[in-house]
Amino acid sequence: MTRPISPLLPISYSAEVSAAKQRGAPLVALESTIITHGMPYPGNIEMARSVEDIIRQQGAVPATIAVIKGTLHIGLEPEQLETLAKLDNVMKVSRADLAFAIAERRHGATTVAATMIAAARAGIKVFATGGIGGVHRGAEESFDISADLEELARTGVIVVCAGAKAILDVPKTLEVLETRGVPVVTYDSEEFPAFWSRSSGLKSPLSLPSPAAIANFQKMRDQLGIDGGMLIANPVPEADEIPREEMEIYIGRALANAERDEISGKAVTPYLLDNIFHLTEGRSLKTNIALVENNARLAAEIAVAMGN
Ligand code: PSU
Ligand code: MN
Repeated sequence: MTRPISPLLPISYSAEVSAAKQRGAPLVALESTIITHGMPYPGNIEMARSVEDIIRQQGAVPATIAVIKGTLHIGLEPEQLETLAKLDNVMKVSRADLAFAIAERRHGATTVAATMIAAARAGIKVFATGGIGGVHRGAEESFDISADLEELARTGVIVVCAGAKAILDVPKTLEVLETRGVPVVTYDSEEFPAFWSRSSGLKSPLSLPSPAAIANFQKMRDQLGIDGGMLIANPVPEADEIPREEMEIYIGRALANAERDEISGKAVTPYLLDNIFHLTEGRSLKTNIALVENNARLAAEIAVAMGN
Protein backbone atom coordinates (compact mmCIF):
# COMPACT_ATOMS: atom_id res chain seq x y z
CA MET A 1 0.00 0.00 0.00
CA THR A 2 1.28 3.45 -0.89
CA ARG A 3 1.27 5.98 1.94
CA PRO A 4 -0.23 9.25 0.74
CA ILE A 5 2.24 12.09 0.33
CA SER A 6 1.41 15.35 2.07
CA PRO A 7 0.76 18.22 -0.36
CA LEU A 8 3.21 20.21 1.80
CA LEU A 9 6.17 18.01 0.82
CA PRO A 10 8.38 19.61 -1.86
CA ILE A 11 8.34 16.75 -4.35
CA SER A 12 8.82 16.81 -8.10
CA TYR A 13 8.31 14.11 -10.71
CA SER A 14 10.27 14.19 -13.98
CA ALA A 15 8.17 14.57 -17.13
CA GLU A 16 8.92 10.96 -18.07
CA VAL A 17 7.94 9.58 -14.65
CA SER A 18 4.69 11.62 -14.47
CA ALA A 19 3.66 10.35 -17.90
CA ALA A 20 4.51 6.76 -16.88
CA LYS A 21 2.47 7.06 -13.69
CA GLN A 22 -0.53 8.34 -15.65
CA ARG A 23 -0.55 5.44 -18.06
CA GLY A 24 0.36 2.88 -15.36
CA ALA A 25 3.69 1.94 -16.97
CA PRO A 26 6.24 -0.16 -15.03
CA LEU A 27 8.73 2.00 -13.11
CA VAL A 28 12.17 1.23 -11.69
CA ALA A 29 13.70 3.42 -8.97
CA LEU A 30 17.44 4.21 -8.94
CA GLU A 31 19.50 5.60 -6.07
CA SER A 32 21.81 8.60 -6.21
CA THR A 33 24.47 7.90 -3.54
CA ILE A 34 26.08 5.52 -6.00
CA ILE A 35 26.44 8.54 -8.36
CA THR A 36 27.78 11.08 -5.84
CA HIS A 37 29.63 8.92 -3.31
CA GLY A 38 30.09 5.57 -5.02
CA MET A 39 31.93 6.43 -8.25
CA PRO A 40 34.20 9.20 -9.53
CA TYR A 41 33.20 11.61 -12.35
CA PRO A 42 32.79 11.00 -15.31
CA GLY A 43 32.31 7.22 -14.81
CA ASN A 44 29.37 8.03 -12.53
CA ILE A 45 27.39 10.00 -15.12
CA GLU A 46 28.10 7.44 -17.85
CA MET A 47 26.79 4.74 -15.53
CA ALA A 48 23.72 6.78 -14.55
CA ARG A 49 22.76 7.43 -18.17
CA SER A 50 23.38 3.91 -19.46
CA VAL A 51 21.41 2.37 -16.57
CA GLU A 52 18.42 4.59 -17.36
CA ASP A 53 18.62 3.60 -21.05
CA ILE A 54 18.76 -0.10 -20.26
CA ILE A 55 15.55 0.24 -18.21
CA ARG A 56 13.84 2.02 -21.11
CA GLN A 57 14.97 -0.68 -23.56
CA GLN A 58 13.19 -3.27 -21.40
CA GLY A 59 9.92 -1.35 -21.59
CA ALA A 60 10.05 0.25 -18.14
CA VAL A 61 10.68 3.83 -16.99
CA PRO A 62 13.64 4.86 -14.79
CA ALA A 63 13.15 7.10 -11.75
CA THR A 64 16.47 8.29 -10.33
CA ILE A 65 15.78 9.67 -6.85
CA ALA A 66 17.65 12.58 -5.20
CA VAL A 67 17.11 15.73 -3.18
CA ILE A 68 18.15 18.87 -5.07
CA LYS A 69 18.01 22.13 -3.13
CA GLY A 70 15.45 20.69 -0.77
CA THR A 71 13.11 19.21 -3.39
CA LEU A 72 12.65 15.46 -3.46
CA HIS A 73 12.95 14.43 -7.10
CA ILE A 74 11.40 11.22 -8.39
CA GLY A 75 13.08 11.01 -11.77
CA LEU A 76 15.69 13.54 -12.90
CA GLU A 77 15.78 15.51 -16.13
CA PRO A 78 19.06 14.89 -18.06
CA GLU A 79 20.60 18.21 -16.98
CA GLN A 80 19.71 17.55 -13.32
CA LEU A 81 21.45 14.18 -13.54
CA GLU A 82 24.54 15.88 -14.98
CA THR A 83 24.52 18.55 -12.25
CA LEU A 84 24.20 15.95 -9.50
CA ALA A 85 27.10 13.89 -10.88
CA LYS A 86 29.42 16.92 -10.65
CA LEU A 87 28.35 18.28 -7.25
CA ASP A 88 30.65 17.70 -4.31
CA ASN A 89 28.66 19.24 -1.44
CA VAL A 90 25.95 16.61 -1.39
CA MET A 91 24.77 14.97 1.83
CA LYS A 92 24.55 11.19 1.80
CA VAL A 93 21.04 10.70 3.17
CA SER A 94 19.39 7.68 4.73
CA ARG A 95 16.16 7.28 6.78
CA ALA A 96 17.62 9.45 9.57
CA ASP A 97 18.35 12.51 7.45
CA LEU A 98 16.25 12.41 4.25
CA ALA A 99 13.73 14.87 5.75
CA PHE A 100 16.61 16.97 7.16
CA ALA A 101 18.01 17.55 3.66
CA ILE A 102 14.54 18.63 2.48
CA ALA A 103 13.88 20.86 5.50
CA GLU A 104 17.28 22.57 5.23
CA ARG A 105 17.03 23.00 1.41
CA ARG A 106 20.20 20.95 0.88
CA HIS A 107 21.35 18.60 -1.85
CA GLY A 108 20.93 14.99 -0.76
CA ALA A 109 22.02 11.78 -2.43
CA THR A 110 19.74 8.95 -1.39
CA THR A 111 21.15 5.65 -0.13
CA VAL A 112 19.33 2.36 -0.63
CA ALA A 113 17.30 3.04 2.55
CA ALA A 114 16.25 6.59 1.59
CA THR A 115 15.56 5.58 -2.03
CA MET A 116 13.28 2.77 -0.81
CA ILE A 117 11.32 5.26 1.32
CA ALA A 118 10.89 7.70 -1.57
CA ALA A 119 10.06 4.92 -4.06
CA ALA A 120 7.41 3.46 -1.76
CA ARG A 121 5.79 6.89 -1.27
CA ALA A 122 5.74 7.33 -5.07
CA GLY A 123 4.18 3.90 -5.66
CA ILE A 124 7.32 2.39 -7.23
CA LYS A 125 7.76 -1.27 -6.33
CA VAL A 126 11.11 -2.20 -7.90
CA PHE A 127 14.52 -0.59 -7.38
CA ALA A 128 17.90 -1.37 -8.95
CA THR A 129 21.25 -0.64 -7.32
CA GLY A 130 24.80 -2.01 -7.13
CA GLY A 131 25.32 -3.31 -3.63
CA ILE A 132 23.39 -2.79 -0.41
CA GLY A 133 24.89 -1.64 2.86
CA GLY A 134 25.16 -4.35 5.51
CA VAL A 135 26.94 -5.48 8.66
CA HIS A 136 30.51 -4.19 8.53
CA ARG A 137 33.45 -6.40 9.45
CA GLY A 138 34.20 -5.78 13.11
CA ALA A 139 30.59 -4.67 13.78
CA GLU A 140 30.80 -6.41 17.17
CA GLU A 141 33.18 -3.55 18.13
CA SER A 142 31.99 -0.63 15.95
CA PHE A 143 28.22 -1.41 15.86
CA ASP A 144 28.38 -0.33 12.18
CA ILE A 145 25.30 -1.88 10.58
CA SER A 146 23.76 -0.11 7.59
CA ALA A 147 20.26 1.32 7.93
CA ASP A 148 19.60 -0.39 4.56
CA LEU A 149 18.95 -3.68 6.37
CA GLU A 150 16.29 -2.21 8.67
CA GLU A 151 14.67 -0.49 5.69
CA LEU A 152 14.47 -3.77 3.77
CA ALA A 153 12.56 -5.16 6.76
CA ARG A 154 10.14 -2.23 6.88
CA THR A 155 9.46 -0.93 3.39
CA GLY A 156 7.76 -2.86 0.60
CA VAL A 157 10.13 -2.42 -2.30
CA ILE A 158 11.99 -5.13 -4.24
CA VAL A 159 15.69 -4.22 -4.30
CA VAL A 160 17.85 -5.75 -7.03
CA CYS A 161 21.57 -5.77 -6.16
CA ALA A 162 24.70 -7.80 -6.96
CA GLY A 163 24.91 -9.20 -3.44
CA ALA A 164 26.73 -7.69 -0.52
CA LYS A 165 30.15 -6.18 -1.02
CA ALA A 166 32.89 -8.31 0.44
CA ILE A 167 34.08 -5.22 2.37
CA LEU A 168 31.19 -6.23 4.65
CA ASP A 169 30.75 -9.25 6.89
CA VAL A 170 28.56 -11.16 4.43
CA PRO A 171 27.50 -14.04 6.75
CA LYS A 172 26.41 -11.57 9.46
CA THR A 173 24.58 -9.47 6.86
CA LEU A 174 22.59 -12.56 5.80
CA GLU A 175 21.88 -13.40 9.46
CA VAL A 176 20.40 -9.95 10.12
CA LEU A 177 18.26 -10.16 6.97
CA GLU A 178 16.95 -13.54 8.11
CA THR A 179 16.18 -12.26 11.61
CA ARG A 180 14.30 -9.29 10.18
CA GLY A 181 12.28 -11.51 7.83
CA VAL A 182 13.69 -10.22 4.55
CA PRO A 183 13.62 -12.78 1.72
CA VAL A 184 17.00 -13.03 0.00
CA VAL A 185 16.59 -14.52 -3.48
CA THR A 186 19.50 -15.09 -5.84
CA TYR A 187 18.54 -14.96 -9.49
CA ASP A 188 19.47 -18.02 -11.49
CA SER A 189 22.12 -19.32 -9.04
CA GLU A 190 22.29 -21.23 -5.76
CA GLU A 191 25.22 -19.16 -4.48
CA PHE A 192 24.90 -15.73 -2.92
CA PRO A 193 27.08 -13.31 -4.95
CA ALA A 194 29.67 -10.89 -3.51
CA PHE A 195 29.29 -7.79 -5.70
CA TRP A 196 32.54 -7.74 -7.74
CA SER A 197 32.64 -11.57 -7.64
CA ARG A 198 29.97 -14.09 -8.66
CA SER A 199 30.26 -16.03 -5.44
CA SER A 200 30.63 -15.19 -1.76
CA GLY A 201 31.23 -18.83 -0.89
CA LEU A 202 27.82 -18.84 0.82
CA LYS A 203 24.66 -20.56 -0.29
CA SER A 204 21.79 -18.22 -1.09
CA PRO A 205 18.80 -18.58 1.28
CA LEU A 206 16.45 -18.72 -1.74
CA SER A 207 16.89 -18.93 -5.49
CA LEU A 208 14.53 -18.31 -8.45
CA PRO A 209 15.14 -18.80 -12.18
CA SER A 210 13.10 -16.01 -13.80
CA PRO A 211 11.62 -12.51 -13.40
CA ALA A 212 8.14 -14.10 -13.66
CA ALA A 213 8.88 -16.41 -10.71
CA ILE A 214 10.11 -13.42 -8.67
CA ALA A 215 6.96 -11.45 -9.52
CA ASN A 216 4.83 -14.44 -8.54
CA PHE A 217 6.66 -14.83 -5.18
CA GLN A 218 5.96 -11.16 -4.43
CA LYS A 219 2.29 -11.65 -5.35
CA MET A 220 2.02 -14.47 -2.79
CA ARG A 221 3.64 -12.27 -0.12
CA ASP A 222 1.08 -9.57 -0.90
CA GLN A 223 -1.76 -12.08 -0.72
CA LEU A 224 -0.54 -13.28 2.67
CA GLY A 225 -0.37 -9.69 3.85
CA ILE A 226 3.38 -9.89 4.49
CA ASP A 227 4.82 -6.41 4.22
CA GLY A 228 8.43 -5.27 4.00
CA GLY A 229 10.94 -5.48 1.20
CA MET A 230 12.73 -8.26 -0.57
CA LEU A 231 16.31 -8.53 -1.76
CA ILE A 232 17.13 -9.97 -5.17
CA ALA A 233 20.80 -10.81 -5.68
CA ASN A 234 21.96 -10.89 -9.30
CA PRO A 235 25.49 -12.21 -9.86
CA VAL A 236 27.79 -9.96 -11.93
CA PRO A 237 28.27 -11.32 -15.51
CA GLU A 238 31.22 -13.72 -15.72
CA ALA A 239 33.10 -11.56 -18.24
CA ASP A 240 33.15 -8.62 -15.81
CA GLU A 241 33.83 -10.29 -12.47
CA ILE A 242 36.97 -9.93 -10.36
CA PRO A 243 37.61 -13.29 -8.66
CA ARG A 244 37.01 -13.46 -4.90
CA GLU A 245 40.59 -14.39 -3.92
CA GLU A 246 41.94 -11.39 -5.80
CA MET A 247 39.34 -9.01 -4.32
CA GLU A 248 40.20 -10.21 -0.81
CA ILE A 249 43.72 -8.78 -1.20
CA TYR A 250 42.47 -5.31 -2.17
CA ILE A 251 39.75 -5.37 0.48
CA GLY A 252 42.28 -6.27 3.18
CA ARG A 253 44.44 -3.30 2.20
CA ALA A 254 41.49 -0.90 1.98
CA LEU A 255 40.26 -1.95 5.43
CA ALA A 256 43.73 -1.44 6.89
CA ASN A 257 43.88 2.04 5.33
CA ALA A 258 40.45 2.90 6.77
CA GLU A 259 41.64 1.91 10.24
CA ARG A 260 44.85 3.92 9.88
CA ASP A 261 42.88 6.99 8.73
CA GLU A 262 40.32 6.48 11.53
CA ILE A 263 37.33 6.50 9.15
CA SER A 264 33.94 5.98 10.80
CA GLY A 265 30.18 6.44 10.35
CA LYS A 266 28.77 7.17 6.92
CA ALA A 267 32.21 7.92 5.49
CA VAL A 268 33.24 4.25 5.73
CA THR A 269 31.55 2.87 2.58
CA PRO A 270 32.59 5.74 0.23
CA TYR A 271 36.17 5.61 1.62
CA LEU A 272 36.51 1.87 1.01
CA LEU A 273 35.02 2.09 -2.50
CA ASP A 274 37.39 4.90 -3.46
CA ASN A 275 40.38 3.05 -1.98
CA ILE A 276 39.52 -0.11 -3.90
CA PHE A 277 39.09 1.92 -7.10
CA HIS A 278 42.70 3.14 -6.75
CA LEU A 279 44.10 -0.23 -5.61
CA THR A 280 42.58 -1.98 -8.65
CA GLU A 281 43.64 0.87 -10.96
CA GLY A 282 40.05 1.50 -11.97
CA ARG A 283 39.15 -2.11 -12.68
CA SER A 284 36.67 -2.21 -9.78
CA LEU A 285 34.79 0.69 -11.37
CA LYS A 286 34.39 -1.18 -14.66
CA THR A 287 32.99 -4.16 -12.79
CA ASN A 288 30.78 -1.88 -10.69
CA ILE A 289 29.26 -0.28 -13.79
CA ALA A 290 28.71 -3.66 -15.49
CA LEU A 291 26.91 -5.09 -12.47
CA VAL A 292 24.63 -2.08 -12.02
CA GLU A 293 23.67 -2.32 -15.70
CA ASN A 294 22.97 -6.02 -15.25
CA ASN A 295 20.79 -5.25 -12.21
CA ALA A 296 18.88 -2.52 -14.05
CA ARG A 297 17.98 -5.01 -16.78
CA LEU A 298 16.69 -7.59 -14.29
CA ALA A 299 14.82 -4.97 -12.24
CA ALA A 300 13.04 -3.73 -15.38
CA GLU A 301 12.11 -7.31 -16.32
CA ILE A 302 10.67 -7.86 -12.84
CA ALA A 303 8.73 -4.56 -12.98
CA VAL A 304 7.30 -5.57 -16.38
CA ALA A 305 6.42 -9.05 -15.07
CA MET A 306 4.64 -7.47 -12.08
CA GLY A 307 2.66 -5.36 -14.53
CA ASN A 308 3.34 -1.99 -12.95
N1 PSU B 1 27.29 0.12 -3.04
C1 PSU B 1 28.03 0.69 -4.01
N2 PSU B 1 28.16 2.02 -4.05
C2 PSU B 1 27.54 2.81 -3.14
C3 PSU B 1 26.74 2.20 -2.10
C4 PSU B 1 26.65 0.87 -2.09
O1 PSU B 1 28.59 0.01 -4.83
O2 PSU B 1 27.68 4.01 -3.22
C5 PSU B 1 25.99 3.10 -1.16
C6 PSU B 1 24.49 2.78 -1.25
O3 PSU B 1 23.79 3.98 -1.41
C7 PSU B 1 24.17 2.15 0.10
C8 PSU B 1 25.15 2.87 0.97
O4 PSU B 1 22.82 2.33 0.47
O5 PSU B 1 26.34 2.90 0.20
C9 PSU B 1 25.37 2.20 2.30
O6 PSU B 1 26.04 3.08 3.12
P1 PSU B 1 26.13 2.77 4.70
O7 PSU B 1 26.96 1.54 4.80
O8 PSU B 1 26.77 4.01 5.27
O9 PSU B 1 24.71 2.57 5.16
MN1 MN C 1 27.45 2.57 8.45
